[in-house]
Amino acid sequence: MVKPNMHFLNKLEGMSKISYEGRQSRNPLAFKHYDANEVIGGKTMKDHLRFSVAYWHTLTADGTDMFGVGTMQRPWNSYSGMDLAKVRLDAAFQLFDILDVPYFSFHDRDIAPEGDSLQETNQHLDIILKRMKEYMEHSHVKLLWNTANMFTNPRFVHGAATSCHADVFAYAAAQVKKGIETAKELGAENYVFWGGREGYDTLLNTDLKRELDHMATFLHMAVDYAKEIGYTGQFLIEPKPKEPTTHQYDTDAATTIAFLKQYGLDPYFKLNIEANHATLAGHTFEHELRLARIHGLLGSVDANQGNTLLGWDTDEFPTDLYATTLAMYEILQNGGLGTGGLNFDAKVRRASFELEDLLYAHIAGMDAFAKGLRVAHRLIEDRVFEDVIKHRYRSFSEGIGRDISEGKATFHTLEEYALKHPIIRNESGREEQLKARLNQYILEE
Ligand code: XUL
Ligand code: CO
Repeated sequence: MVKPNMHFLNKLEGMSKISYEGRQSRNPLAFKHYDANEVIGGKTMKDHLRFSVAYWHTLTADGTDMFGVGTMQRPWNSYSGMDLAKVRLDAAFQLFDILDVPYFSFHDRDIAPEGDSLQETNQHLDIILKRMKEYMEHSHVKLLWNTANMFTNPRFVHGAATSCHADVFAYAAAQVKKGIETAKELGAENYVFWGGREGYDTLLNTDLKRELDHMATFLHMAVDYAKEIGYTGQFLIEPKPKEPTTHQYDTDAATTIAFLKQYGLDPYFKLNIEANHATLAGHTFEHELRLARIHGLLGSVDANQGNTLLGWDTDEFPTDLYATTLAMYEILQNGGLGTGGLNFDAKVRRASFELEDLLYAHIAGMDAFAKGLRVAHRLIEDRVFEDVIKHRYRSFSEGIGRDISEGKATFHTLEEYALKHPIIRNESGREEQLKARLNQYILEE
């Protein structure tokens, strides 16, 4: 077993796991709502929420933005190359332990640096994966999902599976092949495809049909390879409308579902819905979750939030209780996330550069979702919205409405009915009353 280099996080050394102290607690390093072992609706909070730490934001990112260099004060800042990768790994598992999260997630390039060749890059990965596997066995922290970074290296300037250059398609295939092998080796519960640079900036140089066909071919190859090597985790695809390309192909849940169905991929994929991607697409988080859910394709969640004043992917830690409540409402109605989880694809602000901020941020996110879970559970138990919705559509349970629902009506029978019933009485949708109800539950629960 690799010995954890505890001194690298010596600022936090000796710190025990963050524990639940209840809503009256003023301790910033305690949970106020997330009580891992509390049972809600027959399941512990830990099993409902399945929290995951995202390696790239929490361990790898240094706070660089368009206008300035990194700001993050990290104990591993003085290291580089493979030494840095090893130290980060030690720190990662120490952090997972303090936060007591059951899962983590990573891109291949988060955990180990690229080498001068694909062979060397894979050797770097193998060294880290071996240590990671030992840590996982020792700590019982599991891999929610891994994925391939096919957007940072300049070779992906025109995309990966949708690049205009066949050599790039081949390289991307080799990278995902290794990714699926990694998922199998580490027992990843899911494998994620986020379209990185799969999209276009201008149609003037783009063969749209060919690029979509290539993307589907690529995903079918991935499905075939997983079957070949016996990887049985869930494949997930993560919608996002724009950034980095002007138009990302997996724009939103509806577009992604249509793509999967068009190319016969829907039996093999579910969706990984990200809150900030939903809002970038002009949808609410709950809309995207609902749409995936009603198609039986809700797989996992990238838990974060955007900034309504900014038009890009700010990936803030989720603290908006309306959003977490309505998200948990969809997740509970879905019967949970199955092999998925709530992955904090979220970063501390560039000005929150101290190590402790990583803890405060995760505590804030975990508490916000725990509160959302409590409220959503109560809303469902009391059938607050379900009864309203049932009542609202009651005209389809009898008479002409039932004929419509059961597919027995035709334009002829409906015309006959409409002629006989000239007076139509609509009822209020009661939106404001329902919002007040939601407020009441959030405040009381
Ligand atoms: C990018 C994004 C990615 C994916 C994984 O916006 O969300 O980090 O979650 O590649
Ligand atoms: Co994401």
